[in-house]
Amino acid sequence: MIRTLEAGPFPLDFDVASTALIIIDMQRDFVLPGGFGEMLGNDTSLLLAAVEPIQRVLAAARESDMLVIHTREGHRPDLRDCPPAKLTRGGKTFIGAEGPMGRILVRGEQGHDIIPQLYPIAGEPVIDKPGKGSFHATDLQQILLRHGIKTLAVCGVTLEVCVHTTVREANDRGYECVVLSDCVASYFPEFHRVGLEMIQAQGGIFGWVSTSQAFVDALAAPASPAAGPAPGTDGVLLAVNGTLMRGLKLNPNMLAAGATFVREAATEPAYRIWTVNDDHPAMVRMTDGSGVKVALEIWSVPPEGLAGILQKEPPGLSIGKVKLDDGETVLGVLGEPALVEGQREITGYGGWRAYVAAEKVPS
Ligand code: TIU
Repeated sequence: MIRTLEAGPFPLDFDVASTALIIIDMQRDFVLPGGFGEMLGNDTSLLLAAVEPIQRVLAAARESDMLVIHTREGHRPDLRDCPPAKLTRGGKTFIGAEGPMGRILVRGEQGHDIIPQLYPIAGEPVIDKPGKGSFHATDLQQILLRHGIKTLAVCGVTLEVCVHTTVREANDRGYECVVLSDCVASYFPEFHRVGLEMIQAQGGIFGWVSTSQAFVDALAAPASPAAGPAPGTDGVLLAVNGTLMRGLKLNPNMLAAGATFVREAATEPAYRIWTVNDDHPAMVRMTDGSGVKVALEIWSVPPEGLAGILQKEPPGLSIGKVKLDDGETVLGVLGEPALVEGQREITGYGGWRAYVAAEKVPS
């Protein structure tokens, strides 16, 4: 269900199911005296202003069952993952030095951990990153793909360093990023102001800027299917079982066709699924009673968009009728039986998304 977030340079439509809240580096080493931030000569108290707004956003995201991801900047105790240029920047060595909260920016130390007010709860991934960006040398992208994430709501510190680097990395990877202005902070008030301007200038060159209040309000407002054709009216329901699904490689073809995600679903127990050269799956309807339920996504597609989706499909896949486990029959992508001859069957995984996640197949 689509919600609209008041934001600059224009409102951002998002779906809770394809949005993650990412909280960057709210570690003692940055926000408390005695850590990395203070050693660099900064007044850490400026960063504490972001804590309370982030707490409200975090509570609203958890209430909505939105994916919440935390990051921590830091290094192995032997510092082998810390480039010498980072270690000795400015002629002084802080990283790895003993401080009042343990060794600075070293994993496992008290100063490296997230402050108690924003501490992760069970099920929330924590990304340990050696750099400023959250994608560099981490598994963040795999996690986002696995969850079908399209939009990132971004909080944390500092705006101009780790938040900016992460937003730029994410923007280049195709994610829509909205930075919540009061949930980010900087040691330099002017960087806070200009850092936000940079994101939304030039028509939103890196993303959007909004506030904690607007985010909480958007989650509290009744959701509407307003951004796309209502299922069953203007749109045709299409069941997809492979790389057309959210966050996977042919999903842009769905979005280009004006399609909108409706729900996750499963077939009736009459189908099996193969991987065709690990490029895409082929789901085949069985007539010998050996079929099982296969995981799907149901999308609503404007009728005029269907041909474009089909034309860009790999050979051997077509659109036919698929019966769901709730008895409904919709259009869906099916593989020709000849296509799967000699290919690896992956029915045991229950679906393509579970297969590519388990086998780490690029998808
Ligand atoms: N120094 C500074 O502003 N930031 C960092 O070193 N790391 C993060 O921003 N997390």
